[in-house]
Amino acid sequence: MSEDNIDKKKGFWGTTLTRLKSVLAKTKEQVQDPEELAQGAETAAAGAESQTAAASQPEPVKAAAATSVATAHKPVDEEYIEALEERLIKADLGLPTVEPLVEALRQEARGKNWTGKDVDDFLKKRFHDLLGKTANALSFKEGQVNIYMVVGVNGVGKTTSIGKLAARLKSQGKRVLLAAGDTFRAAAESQLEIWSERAGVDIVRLPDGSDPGAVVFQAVKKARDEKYDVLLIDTAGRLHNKVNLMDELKKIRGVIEKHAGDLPMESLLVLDASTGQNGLQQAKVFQEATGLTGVILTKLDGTAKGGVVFAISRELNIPVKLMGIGEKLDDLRDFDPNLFVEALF
Ligand SMILES: Nc1nc2c(ncn2[C@@H]2O[C@H](COP(=O)(O)OP(=O)(O)OP(=O)(O)O)[C@@H](O)[C@H]2O)c(=O)[nH]1
Ligand SMILES: [Mg+2]
Repeated sequence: MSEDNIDKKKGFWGTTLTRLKSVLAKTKEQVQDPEELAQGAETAAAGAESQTAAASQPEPVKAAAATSVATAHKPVDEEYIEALEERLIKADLGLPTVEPLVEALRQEARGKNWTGKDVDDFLKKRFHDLLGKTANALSFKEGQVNIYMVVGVNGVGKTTSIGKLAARLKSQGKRVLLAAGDTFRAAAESQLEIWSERAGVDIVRLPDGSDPGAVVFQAVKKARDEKYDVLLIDTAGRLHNKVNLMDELKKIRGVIEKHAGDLPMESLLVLDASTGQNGLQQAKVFQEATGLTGVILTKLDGTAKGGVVFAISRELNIPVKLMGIGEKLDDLRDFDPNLFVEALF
């Protein structure tokens, strides 16, 4: 790797970490100030460009660092542990994750004169154990059509993540095909088409309201015949009701099994980082309908930290594979447990 590349790489991770850290600082302030929290929700709704701008302001990072320096050498007492517990719950880690963790901390710290720094080290190790126990890399087999089916409730970022992933795979020299499996809304299809143009990849789509199974069937055939490396399947996030949606996803899954059962396949759940503990419920429902091999955690550039992934990892053993940190084509990163845990502090 040339020096230039190394520098670029450093800058790349540095920027990601700074952005994630500033997200943490922002969240902390908003948790303390309900009015600001409400404003934060409006900002989130107003779009990611403003979020990104807010997230890249350096001030919150400094504020967060000052707090941790001030508390790093204080002895760890019950008050400290309770404040920490509250912080972890507010980061959406969920009680079933937080309680045993805090209990283990009490045991471990007992009679040892621990400071905040020791607690941070302890937590980082535990968090890493929780998130890093399953493979975090997206699987890919050379010389075959790799199918990635992307599912999730509406608005979480499925189509956007597919666009970003398509661009990334293409830049690695792979031949990428998209399947417009969300035929429920015409708008959804044209959105995927826009992403296919942006990423410079091909797309299979049928007229609005077509059977998504038919789209997937055609896409699988084309991908095989024309030797694509990757087939990315977009799906609907909302139908008339939840049962319909799950039935449709099961059907798509059935088509893949029947016509592409021999091909490597991942079923990826897209989760909005701000979903909170409800994300675990979503994961369970989609797990049952389509089987899941990984999670794409989006909108980490917003106000949330995505602590729900600990619950998903612990209860369902599904790893987070990718994270979305903005709306743009290159705002997708491999999930790095270390980086994610760093950003929690
Ligand atoms: N800030 C931010 N916004 C994102 C991210 N990923 C997606 N979005 C935005 O979230 C909104 C919804 O994204 P879509 O990709 O349309 O979501 P979807 O899951 O396909 O939605 P449906 O097709 O309605 O089910 C869009 O405004 C995206 O720009 C992200 O990582 N960060
Ligand atoms: Mg969509």
